[in-house]
Amino acid sequence: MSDSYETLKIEDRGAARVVTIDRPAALNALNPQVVAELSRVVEALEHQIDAGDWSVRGLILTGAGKAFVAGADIAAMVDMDRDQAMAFASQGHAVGEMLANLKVPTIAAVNGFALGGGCELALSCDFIIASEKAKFGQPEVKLGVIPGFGGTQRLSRRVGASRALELCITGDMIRADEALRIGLANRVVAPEALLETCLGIVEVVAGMGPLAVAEAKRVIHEGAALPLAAANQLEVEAFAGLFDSADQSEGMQAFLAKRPAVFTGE
Ligand code: CO8
Repeated sequence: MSDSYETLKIEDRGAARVVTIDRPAALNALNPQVVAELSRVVEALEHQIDAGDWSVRGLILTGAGKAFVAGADIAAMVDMDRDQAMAFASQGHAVGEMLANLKVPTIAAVNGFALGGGCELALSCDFIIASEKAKFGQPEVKLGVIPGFGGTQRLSRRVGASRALELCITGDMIRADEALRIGLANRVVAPEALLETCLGIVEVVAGMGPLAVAEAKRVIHEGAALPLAAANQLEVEAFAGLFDSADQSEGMQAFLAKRPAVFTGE
């Protein structure tokens, strides 16, 4: 599968699909090709799941070398005009939407610099697991621009408007421990434990009902944009809808019979 990607390495490990952005000489900066390939890899997984193949239960995104992603590629952006910038930012946002809509959890394994578009890519994932060496920031103001791949919105929704504003207008980089403290990262682990921790999370997810996991993700994301009463109604409908699934019956019967459940995603 990796053969068809020039900037990504793809590997299935257990129930995880591990996608490594692989342009270490440019600190994995996002140019239009990387963004297009990310879009293809997420779309391929989406199609696989829609065809009823639940063999992949989580997507892990990481970076080769010392960076996760050091931002959008400044060399690719320097001569862009307004229309090109609009197209590039829209292409980036489309990947963010696809990651949010994917029916399996997405995990950013942040191994190093996650700056600008790199921080935003991590924010598009459901969880951020950071190495102790990770550094996060939205340094776009230093370049005379602002985040264009969801940073102003996803960052403020994750850490609050005031903290997001501080990061976006000072351009300061923060370390992993600070990212954990403000709720940007879910966990901080030793560099050598980063991938194993993420694989472990996917293995835990792989023991759960796939439809239930997908619905929990969907309802939490969709509900975040709704007033509380409408969001609660979304939960009620999703909860009830799962009672049409074989997995609900299997999960509950297995519990009562004191045996492990065997979920099929049906
Ligand atoms: N774009 C292009 N090349 C980069 C980038 C980048 N964002 N970051 C690093 N590189 C390149 C460097 O130019 C250098 O190349 P070369 O070896 O050819 O000179 C190589 O990677 C290694 O980098 P450094 O020598 O600078 O490495 P250091 O360890 O000294 O410094 C830093 C690491 C601090 C990460 C530094 O490289 C840096 O500040 N990079 C830029 C960070 C930045 O400003 N990121 C934000 C970019 S703007 C953005 O992301 C906007 C997103 C909105 C649109 C997204 C649509 C998808």
